[in-house]
Amino acid sequence: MELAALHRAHVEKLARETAAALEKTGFSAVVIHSGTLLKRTEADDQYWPLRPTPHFQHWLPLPEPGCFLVIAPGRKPALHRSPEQSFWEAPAPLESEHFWGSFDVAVGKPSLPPGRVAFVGDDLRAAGGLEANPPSLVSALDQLRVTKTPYEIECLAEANRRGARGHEELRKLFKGGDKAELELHLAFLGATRQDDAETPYKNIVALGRHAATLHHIAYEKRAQPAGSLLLDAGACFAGYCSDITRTWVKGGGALASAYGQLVAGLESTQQRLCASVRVGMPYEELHDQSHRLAAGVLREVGISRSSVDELVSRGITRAFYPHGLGHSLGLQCHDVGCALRPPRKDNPFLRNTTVIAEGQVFTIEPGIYFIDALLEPLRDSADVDWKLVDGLAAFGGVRIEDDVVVKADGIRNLTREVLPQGGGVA
Ligand SMILES: [Mn+2]
Repeated sequence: MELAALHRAHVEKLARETAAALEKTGFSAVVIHSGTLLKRTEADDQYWPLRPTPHFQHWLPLPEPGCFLVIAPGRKPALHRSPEQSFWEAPAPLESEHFWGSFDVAVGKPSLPPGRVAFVGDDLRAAGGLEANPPSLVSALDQLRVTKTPYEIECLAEANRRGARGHEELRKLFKGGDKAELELHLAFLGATRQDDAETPYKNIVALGRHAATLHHIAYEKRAQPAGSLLLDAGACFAGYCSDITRTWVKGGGALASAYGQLVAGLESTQQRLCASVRVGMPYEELHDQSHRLAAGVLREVGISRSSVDELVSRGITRAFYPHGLGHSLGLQCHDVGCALRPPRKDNPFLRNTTVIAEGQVFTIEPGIYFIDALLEPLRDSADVDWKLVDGLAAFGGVRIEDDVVVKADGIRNLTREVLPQGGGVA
């Protein structure tokens, strides 16, 4: 189906569900604000590019400040654009015009529908006396973002196609010779046709031991020899994000080959986890499974000879793999609505604690790293090959991440359909 038709069906469903959320929470209508440009500092007159509020983008991908969207049950959604025109700047041209048909468009402030009207938005100065961001309504609207419509899945698939071009380009550049992280970052922006501020999150480009910094965004500006590249970077389409990580290895020697084995082990772990996704399974159970599989990889590579049970119960896998298995994905890279309850105490960074349901989109991203601060307390353990660990530390770590859609009988892997390999020899 065409994007415009998919979007029309998306807005119809969203309108029905929003009407139900309004009724449940005692409101007659909601006004959703697109956002206001934020100053870079109060001392200056420069502004950051707009990131429209996700609640607004759930309806339409219009990156324009000062817009009001009025949603009143039984009425066509009304979009009111700001009359303010600046002759200093002009908005970026729209990438796609597929969404206009679903809205009555006007210029200027909206006249309010009768009854109890809520305001949803970041800039409370725009609320004009309305009840701003009532928690019951905001959390009901967040729940509408947990499962994705066919329109949203198509946008997420396009975001993956865009991101894949950058990943493929950087694999080739890394293979071709010594590069600077900054140079790789800029090449990713070029290959995906994005400016830095448009990416879903700051590209993580880590060569060699920098991969041990989970969010390495302080790029080295000089070319450096490195045996590994960890690239965690995505792209946006119509407000929807892709979030993709690949890890590549090059060069010879015993350590490079042990590290290659680690990458291969994590790749098969990641694929097994993707194949285990089932409707009705708590996501945290999948996270627990990922620790048992990671323990198996530590054993295969020779990092430890302890049993899988011991490696998990003594917290050793948590020192090598400290983050959560993944998170909900959508208009926000870490999307809302999937962490209504906190994770167990031993999974402090897990961002998804829902029961897996059809139509959810989330990441599957196990990792194994050599992070000094986390390994230091284990240095007394005789059952870890510290000589091997210290050698592998030059490669930083491994992470492999795909974006998957839950289907009735398994998953659709949006990332693998355009980027078949999770990592390995570049
Ligand atoms: Mn992620």
